[in-house]
Amino acid sequence: MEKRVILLVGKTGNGKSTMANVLTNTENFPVFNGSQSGTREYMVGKFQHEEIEYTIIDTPGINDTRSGNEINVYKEIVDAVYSFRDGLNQVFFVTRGRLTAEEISSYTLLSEAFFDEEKIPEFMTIVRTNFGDFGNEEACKNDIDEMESQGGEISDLIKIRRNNVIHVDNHPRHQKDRDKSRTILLNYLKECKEIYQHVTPYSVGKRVQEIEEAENEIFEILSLKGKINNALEIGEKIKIAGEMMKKEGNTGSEDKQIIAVIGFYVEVLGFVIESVGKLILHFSLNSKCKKTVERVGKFLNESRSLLEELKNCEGDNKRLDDLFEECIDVLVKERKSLVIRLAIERMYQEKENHYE
Ligand SMILES: Nc1nc2c(ncn2[C@@H]2O[C@H](COP(=O)(O)OP(=O)(O)OP(=O)(O)O)[C@@H](O)[C@H]2O)c(=O)[nH]1
Ligand SMILES: [Mg+2]
Repeated sequence: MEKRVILLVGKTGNGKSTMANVLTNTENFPVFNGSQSGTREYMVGKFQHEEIEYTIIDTPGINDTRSGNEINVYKEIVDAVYSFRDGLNQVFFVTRGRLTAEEISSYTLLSEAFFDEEKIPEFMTIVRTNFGDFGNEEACKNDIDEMESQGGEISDLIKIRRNNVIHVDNHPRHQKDRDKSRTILLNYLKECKEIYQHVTPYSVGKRVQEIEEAENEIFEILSLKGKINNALEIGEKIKIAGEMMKKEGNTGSEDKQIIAVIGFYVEVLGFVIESVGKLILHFSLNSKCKKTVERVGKFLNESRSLLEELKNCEGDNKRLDDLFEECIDVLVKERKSLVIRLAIERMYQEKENHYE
């Protein structure tokens, strides 16, 4: 018998458990009212319809504002995805109203951190619950158009997923609407034959490591530059001292001539120190800087102008120092934003180690 496995994800209170009830045609999935968070553990329901066996997996809702419990929610989602890693047909991203920036950040987290972000997009469908006009094709199309015209990430997402948006109304009391919604969902799922097989790519750990390395490289350059600048200053001071000795020796009596000679050599020493410092700065450090800029460039997607400036400020050492300091800020921010993704990746890793 053909199979369809469907995972329901989304923010808390958007109607995942209700949808699981509508799909399975049961009331097995506890639905929560009010502001408290609902489902705590993932739950599975099965049924058959027109020669297809359906498995519906309800998961706890993610909730940015009550982060105390988030790690457990993520664990449940990881558990659910991992348990069905060999055969997911669809991930329904359940949303209630029109997509907001907050919903988009949940969508991004879900698709990038819990799944292989390259493969998952074609298996994701946006399901809008609570849409009273769901039977009206025109109204549904208008809703999609309006989301697309909102601009920013929402438009970008809807542009590519516009054929994968479903409208339903799983009204708690209107059984007719629930039945109609069920038919819409099942008709859609009938065609979802392709299977997503989950393999965690483990890209985040590597990325975090690369960012740390780039940060260290910048620190190294800044400290090296600091040392060379000190040497330049010392060279300059020795030069001045030599010059003074020369002057002193030249104006004095004959036996002071020796001071002028020493002064000459001291000045040469100062000059050599300065020149060597400048040479190191120009040749060895500049090529090192170039390599580092290239390396850091990978992580400056959000700060293209910073990267351009970095590439163009060759020779201006003071400016380069400032730009490198700015880079460090960007890198640290990027690294911190990967913390959640890394935690989720490690959850998968633990599971894999456990089952190996
Ligand atoms: N009118 C209407 N109400 C809905 C719909 N879907 C869900 N609800 C109501 O929304 C509330 C929350 O629904 P749940 O199904 O518990 O939401 P959930 O996504 O499972 O929430 P979490 O388990 O916290 O993630 C309940 O009061 C439902 O009756 C819908 O399509 N239309
Ligand atoms: Mg629920």
